[in-house]
Amino acid sequence: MVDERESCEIPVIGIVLEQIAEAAGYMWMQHWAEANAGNITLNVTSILDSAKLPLAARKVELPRAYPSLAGQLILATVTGSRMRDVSLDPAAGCMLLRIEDGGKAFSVLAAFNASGRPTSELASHLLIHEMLLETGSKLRTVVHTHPPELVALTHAAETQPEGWLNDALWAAHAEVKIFFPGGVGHVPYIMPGSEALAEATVEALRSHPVVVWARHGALALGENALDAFDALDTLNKAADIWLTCRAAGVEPTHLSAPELAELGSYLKKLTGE
Ligand code: 2HA
Ligand code: ZN
Repeated sequence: MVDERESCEIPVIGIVLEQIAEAAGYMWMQHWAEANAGNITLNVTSILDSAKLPLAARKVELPRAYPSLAGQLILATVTGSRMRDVSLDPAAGCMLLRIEDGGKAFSVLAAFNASGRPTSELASHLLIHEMLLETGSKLRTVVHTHPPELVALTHAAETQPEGWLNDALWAAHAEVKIFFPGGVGHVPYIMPGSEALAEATVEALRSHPVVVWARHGALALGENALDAFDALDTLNKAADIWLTCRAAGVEPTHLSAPELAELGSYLKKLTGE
């Protein structure tokens, strides 16, 4: 493992690594990150000066091109890394990629862990970062993890009509309608790590800040890793409340349409937007 932390503008990237470590620790403690589950990427192009970066150690061809990502710097967790380990030593659990050749390859920069491979969900992460740039979004962070209650709710949703998952999340916990007035995206089960999963995910993220992957996990966007964690934490709390009601033999009640509408405009009222 090449570890050239000193040469990699540590003061700036250090804050980002601290946030990754904090979020990774929470995910592990919440039981969302069994073994190597979960992955985090950030587009760090605007916070790193590429002229000061260490030389690329090696270049890897990508199975498809991401033209809008050409020249961008992506910090990614290393495939196989444990979130509990990332929380203790984020530099060892992360690698820095520069997208090369018009988006057809990436260089591994000689910083942090340069000997590993990036996350197994790289297809989704790169396609999402490309969409965020193309749409002018200010969000630069993608977090994927396996929150069990949210995943359990996707099992329940299998036999229900479209829209049921969001109705259940809104009904269970008023906070969800406040922070997710348009709900979350719901992607059916698709092979983990696949291009097909990446494409379905990006479609859902065009209109939602979070997607739930049926029988697998969830993925959230954020300005930083902690924002993305908070989004998932709120949603998983709602799923937990829904399941707790059911386990206690209580049918979760529904907020009325006027109550939901009032909650949906709560943040707008607070922020004046
Ligand atoms: O990082 O969570 O979806 C391992 C996974 C794959
Ligand atoms: Zn996963």
